Amino acid sequence: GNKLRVGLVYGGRSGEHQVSLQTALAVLKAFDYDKYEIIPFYITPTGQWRSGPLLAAPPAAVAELQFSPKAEGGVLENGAAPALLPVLQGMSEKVLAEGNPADDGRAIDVMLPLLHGTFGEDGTIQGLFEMAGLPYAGAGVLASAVGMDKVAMKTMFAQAGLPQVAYRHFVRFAWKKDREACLKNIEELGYPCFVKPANLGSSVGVSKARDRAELVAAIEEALRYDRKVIVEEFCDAREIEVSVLGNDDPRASLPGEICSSNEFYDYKAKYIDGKSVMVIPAEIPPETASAIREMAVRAFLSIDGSGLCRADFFLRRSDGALFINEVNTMPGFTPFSMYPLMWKESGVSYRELLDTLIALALERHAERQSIDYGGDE
Ligand code: G1L
Repeated sequence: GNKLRVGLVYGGRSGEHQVSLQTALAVLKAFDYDKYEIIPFYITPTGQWRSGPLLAAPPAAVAELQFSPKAEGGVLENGAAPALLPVLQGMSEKVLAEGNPADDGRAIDVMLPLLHGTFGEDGTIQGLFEMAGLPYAGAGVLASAVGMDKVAMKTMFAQAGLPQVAYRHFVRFAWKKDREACLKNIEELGYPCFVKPANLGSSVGVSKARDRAELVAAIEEALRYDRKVIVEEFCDAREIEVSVLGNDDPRASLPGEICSSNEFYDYKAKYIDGKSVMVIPAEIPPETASAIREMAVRAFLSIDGSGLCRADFFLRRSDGALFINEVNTMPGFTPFSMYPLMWKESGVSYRELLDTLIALALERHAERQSIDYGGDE
């Protein structure tokens, strides 16, 4: 047909497997099926790929997205493990075996990776799509990898002149070799301080340290999750976030605030997510909002972003100073997550967001196609 064929990849080997499934379902419910048809790829918790039938209408529940190897065949055999490159490049296994290109195996036009963590957010799946020559939504290889590593990200922010709280970082080897030197260096930050694994897969391994004993315990804990650890100065601040959307000339949404549950009573526009409350737009002075939006765009450009990111800031309570905390190239993405909600309050619906991300993926791919890589073709 003439519909755009979207490959949706979800599940995956990470703690966010369920989140990814729920996100995939929400995305599948929001698509305009007059414009798109979807080929689902489910990655099981053990890392097996299973392809599903071509979807021309949304499924009713996540159970319908977790293909078992026994199910009936679609464009690809349901539940089958696809030979990745051929499938991504538009040749079904059947077609390959018979050496006979059929319409069945029509290429995927664009991939939408809904994956979090070590195998999906760190540039690896983006690299797979690059190798297959396929357009894909969201950040590229470099921005995904940089966005996954707090130390690399902070280096980029510093280079771009973005203000940040003071921090120190070290690897397991340095800690084992000279713990005293590490501690001395970190304690220049003062107490309390925050200890985090450098990889941003999730919030595991993050703790606050109020003294040396807690610091040592926090470091040992963080080193369970990564070989690289970052320690940040404490900052008594409000947490403000902004959604960024675009490629070379990205736009920033209205800012939103994440409040802990004990400080939200007097707010009007709020969404509740577990223990925290999202206040959108954030109740901050207009000058602060503009400064944050401008910094969010600079942060996106500093990591060579594309498609989208959510930029997170600290607004210091004592003096109103702003610091960038981090950017997330794969932010929460259900219709009730901060990223889509900030766009909604800025006049961009969830469906429009999907349309834009897909258009941006195609635009970026077309630009890359036009670059001379020095090959023979
Ligand atoms: F591809 C997009 F659109 F850029 C994209 C990809 C992934 C947007 C948001 C996400 N987020 C996630 O995949 C998730 C980590 C929230 C799901 Cl587990």
